[in-house]
Amino acid sequence: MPIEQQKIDAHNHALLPEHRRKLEYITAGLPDAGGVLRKLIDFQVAIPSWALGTGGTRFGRFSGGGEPRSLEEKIADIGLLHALNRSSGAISLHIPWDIPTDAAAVKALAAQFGLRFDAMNSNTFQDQPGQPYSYKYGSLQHVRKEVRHQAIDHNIEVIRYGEELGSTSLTVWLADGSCFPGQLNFRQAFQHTLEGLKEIYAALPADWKMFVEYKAFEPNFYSTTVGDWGQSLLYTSKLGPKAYTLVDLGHHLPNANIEQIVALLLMEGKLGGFHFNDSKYGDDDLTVGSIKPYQLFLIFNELVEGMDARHMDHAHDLGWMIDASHNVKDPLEDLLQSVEAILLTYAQALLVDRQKLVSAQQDNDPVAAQEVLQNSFRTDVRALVAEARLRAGGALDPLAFYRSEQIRKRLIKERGAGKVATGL
Ligand SMILES: [Mn+2]
Repeated sequence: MPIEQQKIDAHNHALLPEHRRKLEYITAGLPDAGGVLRKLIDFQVAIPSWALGTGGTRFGRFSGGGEPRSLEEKIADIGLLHALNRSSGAISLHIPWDIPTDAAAVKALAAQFGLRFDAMNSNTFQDQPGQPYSYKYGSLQHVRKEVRHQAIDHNIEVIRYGEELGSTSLTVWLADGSCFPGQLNFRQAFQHTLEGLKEIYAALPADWKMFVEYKAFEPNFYSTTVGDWGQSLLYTSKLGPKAYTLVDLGHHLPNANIEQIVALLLMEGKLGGFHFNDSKYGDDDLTVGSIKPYQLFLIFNELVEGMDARHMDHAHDLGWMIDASHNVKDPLEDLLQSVEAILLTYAQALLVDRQKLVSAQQDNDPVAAQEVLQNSFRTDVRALVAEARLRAGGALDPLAFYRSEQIRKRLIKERGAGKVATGL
C-alpha cells in the first residue's frame, strides 16, 4: 500500500512545534548532535519476511487479518514500514517460504521501496512437501549421509537464490540436537555438522558471509548441536574468515551475560550478525526493548565500543535484523515499536562518555562507571531519533501515523481477513 509523502508531511507539520521544543532541550547538552544524527540516519534494521504475519505458539495462532499473501506483498509491507521510519531498509528472506519466481522483478520491486536484500535464511528444521528425507532427527548432524546431503544441497540452493537478489550473506540456523540422553553421539554430531558447513562454506561467493546462529534449547530439549556462542565460535573458527557467529538475543540460557559475549566475539572479529527480540523466560520473541531495556542498552554499549575499537562501520559491518514473533499485536505496529526501541538504545549507547568510563575503570571506581552508563540510559533521546527520521523523510510519530491512517483496516480490505502469511 503506497503512502503518500504529502500525508507524512502534513503529519509532521502538525507535530513540529512540540518536536522542536524537545529537540532543542536534548541537543543543547550534546557535544556532537550532528554526528549522532548522521549515525542514526545511516542505521538500518532488516525485517524478516516471516515477521509480517501474526505469529503463533503450539497453542494457536490468531490472525489479525490483512496479512501478506505473497513475497511481493511482504516486500510492500516492509516498504510501508520503511516509508514511515526510514530505518527498515532491508528484507531478510526465508527459503522455502519466499522462493522468488522472477528474481529480477522481485529485486526491482524491492528497489522501488528503497529496500535491499539482507541475509538469506535456510530451513532444515521442517520437512517440506515432496522432500525425500525427514529432518525429524536432525539435518547436518544426521546419522544418515543422504539426509546430510539433502540439507547441504538446500543451503547451496538458498545461496543461489540470494545471489540472484543481490544478498551477500547466508544465515544457517540448525535445530539439530537431541531430546534425550544417549540419543546422540555429541562428537559425531559435531563432526557431521562441521563437514556439512564446510561444504556449504565452499559454495559461498567470494564476497559472501556465512552466519552460524546458536540456540540453547528448543525444539530439542536435551542437547543442541550449535547450543551456545562457544560452539558457534568453534565452527566459525574452523570454517574460515567468511564464517561468523550470529547472536540472537533470545537464544541464551536465562541470565546469560550477552553483553560480555558480544564484546568477546567482536574482539575476535567473529561477530557477524545480530537478531533482536526480547524475552522474559526463554526464546519468547517479544518486542525489542519491551522487557529488559537496560540489558539491551548494555549490549549496545559493548557493540558501539567494540566496533569503534576495530574501526568498524556501525551501519554496514554487522548484519542487524529483527527476529521476533507477534502473537497478540499487529505485526506492523510491533515492528515499528521494535525498530524504534533499537534506534533509541543505539542513540543512548552513542551518548556514553567513553573517556569518563575508561577513567572510572582505571580508577577501580564502580560507582563512577555506573553513573556514566546510567546517565546515558536515563537520557530521553526520543526527539533525537525522531529528528533523524524527519531528516530522512519519515514520519515524526510512525505509530500514530499508522493508526490515524487506519492502515491495518485498509490492508484487511485489500487482502482479506482470513489469509495467513507463510512463516512460523
Ligand atoms: Mn534468530
